[in-house]
Amino acid sequence: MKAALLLLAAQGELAIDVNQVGFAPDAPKLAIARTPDAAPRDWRIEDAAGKTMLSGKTTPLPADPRAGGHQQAIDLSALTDPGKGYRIRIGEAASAAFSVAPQPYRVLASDALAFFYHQRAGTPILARHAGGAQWARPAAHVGERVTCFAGKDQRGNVWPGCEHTLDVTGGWYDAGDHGKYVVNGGIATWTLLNLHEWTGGAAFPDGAQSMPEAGNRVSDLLDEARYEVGFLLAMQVPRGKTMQLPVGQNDPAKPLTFTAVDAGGMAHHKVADERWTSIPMRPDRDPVTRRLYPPSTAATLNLAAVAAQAARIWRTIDPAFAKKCLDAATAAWAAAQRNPQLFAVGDFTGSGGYGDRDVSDESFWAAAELYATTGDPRFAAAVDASPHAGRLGGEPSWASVAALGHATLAIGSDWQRRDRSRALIVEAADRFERERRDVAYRIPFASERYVWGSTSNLLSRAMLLRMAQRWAGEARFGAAAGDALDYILGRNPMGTSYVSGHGERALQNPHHRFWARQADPAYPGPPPGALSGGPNNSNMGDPVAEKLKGKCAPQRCWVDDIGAFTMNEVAINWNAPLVWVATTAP
Ligand code: 9MR
Repeated sequence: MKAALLLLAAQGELAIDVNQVGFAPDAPKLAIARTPDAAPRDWRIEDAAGKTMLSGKTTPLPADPRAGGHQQAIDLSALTDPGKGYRIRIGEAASAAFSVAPQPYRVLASDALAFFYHQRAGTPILARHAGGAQWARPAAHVGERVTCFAGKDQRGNVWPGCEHTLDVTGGWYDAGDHGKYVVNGGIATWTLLNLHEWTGGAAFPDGAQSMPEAGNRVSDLLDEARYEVGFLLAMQVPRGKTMQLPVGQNDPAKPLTFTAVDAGGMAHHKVADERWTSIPMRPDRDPVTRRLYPPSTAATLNLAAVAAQAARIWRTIDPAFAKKCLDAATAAWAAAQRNPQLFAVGDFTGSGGYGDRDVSDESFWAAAELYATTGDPRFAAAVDASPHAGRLGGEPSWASVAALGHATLAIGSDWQRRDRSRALIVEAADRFERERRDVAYRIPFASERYVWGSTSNLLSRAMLLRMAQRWAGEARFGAAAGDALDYILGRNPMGTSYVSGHGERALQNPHHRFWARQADPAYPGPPPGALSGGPNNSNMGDPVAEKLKGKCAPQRCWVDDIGAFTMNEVAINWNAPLVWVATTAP
């Protein structure tokens, strides 16, 4: 019944889905036709002047419940002549235009990194760096000196608050909201810093980006990442502070009890508005009081991991900053050892939860970073004793970060642990690559469960695939990473590029408080380079998604609508793997 409905919804369509940015001349090139039935069709590719470049017949594909409807493959790998404005045609139907060019994703990579500049808090966003006056805005949340939330949360738990006030100015807004979260800031920053390490410092050299720090002789990638590292450091509870916290409680449904603990060195989980602000909302107009929310073990380990990573990267560039980072990292590690079970269980309105009941992977990650930076056998022992030492745990996401630790060990100088982590990443890449063989749209992700931010899961897999390709030397890994990017840029059954400004039919209306043109024409649309969270059939909790419930195939549970916060938000932890994958694309 359900399958029949989905087929009905897809009936009668004739469309051609292709990466709308384009391909390197020697890249494998696949497009997918959505057809009303399974009969093969004649296709041709025309250049911008209408000249036929290539033609052939589509190859019908087995029915794929992830996509719904009928799919047929078009292999255009033989199109190698550089050019712009190519289109695939089947009868009257035409694909979006695409190009064939060397290094086709350079602008994409740069725009994807610029997303982080746009998300900066505490500083004016200047027209000259923002790509246009419409995206400029006054500084917001300046001089952000905040204290802890005190009083009742949504479940009636009464939080005692704290005595301290912290200046947490700066950092990036998380997403479409103006919260700043240590957990999510952690993985996003790590990903940018890892790109620096992975490329041997070659990505985004000084002056590559338009940004305030360009010209300071430091990589622009590092400059952007440092903007968040500074914020993460500022979220640390000062030494010697005692706080009343819900020790050992991980069930938000139960009433919480509070115990006095030495919270020095812990990181506050987030700083955010006390209630949700409306849309649109330019951040400098935010009328709501902002608070620090209780420290958590997960946030503390995120801080330990990223500050340790930063310490080794800045060691030669800015030794004083590196020392500050290492001091913060070791203090955070010690605090997490003292307080291994402080979960983010408070139910506060106005911000996302980012709650995680299992912090063993965060602990592994932090130990791996501290070990890579210091070589201290104490951290090697913590790495080896972890249940995550011998397993990868799938592609990384904000709640599942063991792979980040392995990615760091895999480029470290300790060859034993390096080889073990490389083997785990190659093994996962092998699994991902094989999954694409079951999927009509050929992506290395065969699950029918599309989660909140599914585009980022796919790109995180692409990141691991690229790593595996370097170590295992197998072209199929790189090809599968390319397939992931092709899907993101338009080869998907929505026929949409999920990255704003990249593709003729690209994301227009993200869930964002400032890029809110759909809600108010006085506000701008998204700047180029912002990635939508993408299809989500596992939490259809926004008003737009609710209407789609039970009616969409997994890859079609998506609407380009500002109200669709479970499907169409943007976020730092999603854009970061886009930067990584676009930058390392051949
Ligand atoms: O990315 C997060 C997703 O994994 C969770 O399921 C979801 C609900 O808790 O929250 C997502 O993160 C949001 C955060 O809570 C608040 N800022 C926007 C984030 C992206 O939607």
